[in-house]
Amino acid sequence: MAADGFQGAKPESTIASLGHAGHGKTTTASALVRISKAAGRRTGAGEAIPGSSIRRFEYETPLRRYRHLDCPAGDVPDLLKTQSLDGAVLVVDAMDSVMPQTREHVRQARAADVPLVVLLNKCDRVKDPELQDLIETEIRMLLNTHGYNGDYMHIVRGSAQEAAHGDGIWLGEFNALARALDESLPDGRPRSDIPARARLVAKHSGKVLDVDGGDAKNDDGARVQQWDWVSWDNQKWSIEPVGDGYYRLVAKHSGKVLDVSGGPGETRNGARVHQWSWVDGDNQKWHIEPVGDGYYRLIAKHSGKVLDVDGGDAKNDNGTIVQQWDWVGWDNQKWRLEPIQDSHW
Ligand SMILES: Nc1nc2c(ncn2[C@@H]2O[C@H](COP(=O)(O)OP(=O)(O)OP(=O)(O)O)[C@@H](O)[C@H]2O)c(=O)[nH]1
Ligand SMILES: [Mg+2]
Repeated sequence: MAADGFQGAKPESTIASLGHAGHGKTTTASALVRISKAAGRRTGAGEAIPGSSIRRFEYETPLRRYRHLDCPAGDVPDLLKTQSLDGAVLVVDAMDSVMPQTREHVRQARAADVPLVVLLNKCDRVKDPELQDLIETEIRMLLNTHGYNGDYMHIVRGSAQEAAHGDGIWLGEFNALARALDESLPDGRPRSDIPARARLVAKHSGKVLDVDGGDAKNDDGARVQQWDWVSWDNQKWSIEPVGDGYYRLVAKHSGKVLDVSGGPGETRNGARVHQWSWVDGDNQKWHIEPVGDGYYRLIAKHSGKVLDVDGGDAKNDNGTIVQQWDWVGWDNQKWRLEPIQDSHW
């Protein structure tokens, strides 16, 4: 049994610190090591990886073991290309805010599909909460621009310097950062918040995701629309993990999956969503991300666009088609996943 009383193996995750030179990446890794050590958990501080500028820090939270890779800002692009990461901490100095390497690292992290949590660092120097709010807004905009779910991601305010070397008053913020990491990284286990079988209810209309033509329609290409819930099998979906945090949605009546028409190269707004045989395409894989109030957005892997009911958030007629569109945060892009119990499946 581990010192913290956790029984069984913890998932191991490899993460890195990203961010502009001097914003506090290395100090952040040291601070995470310090809180792990303070809790009596295993640590390893800053072993150099031969032949590179990368150093490896190791620590544990109650839930996971982390290998944390750290290198100078200029070598982060190379690290993102060569290491397989489960996540990363983006460190942003509250005095400087977003800088060129911040942008560059976010762009590359997105391209490599790396989940992020953000540390707004050096808050011991920038104490004014309104100034911190302003910088937080700038960071969320940057994340949104690059296709992250910026409005809902963790941005923890803290001081790596104080947490790593100070007298302890800033340790709470680093415990919050560790918790944010624990929550934000995929761990290969099914997510408890995603039901295995569900109907998908659009927030703006209360209608459900439905395959046109009723429950005998099992052709490839049958369109997907919104419709009143009538509890037919063409409105029931099984939500199955397909790796790397993605899911496929399989219609019960046909065994076909929710698919963006036009194939994995189709990234246009307005491309229709239909049912198709499973061919393991990126246009058939969806990230399911919480957007607050129990709703989710579904992001197509190939395009980064979301599942959207045509016509905006006032369009509540039966038969309105469903398409992919840029995330704009309207209610016609938010879905509730209502579990269907076995007895009603
Ligand atoms: N006041 C204050 N200083 C900090 C904080 N975090 C880091 N620093 C200082 O900022 C400087 C840079 O920190 P590093 O952790 O080396 O920055 P880095 O991002 O690793 O920089 P590169 O490796 O060069 O890209 C050091 O002098 C740190 O002591 C903080 O929270 N508050
Ligand atoms: Mg450094």
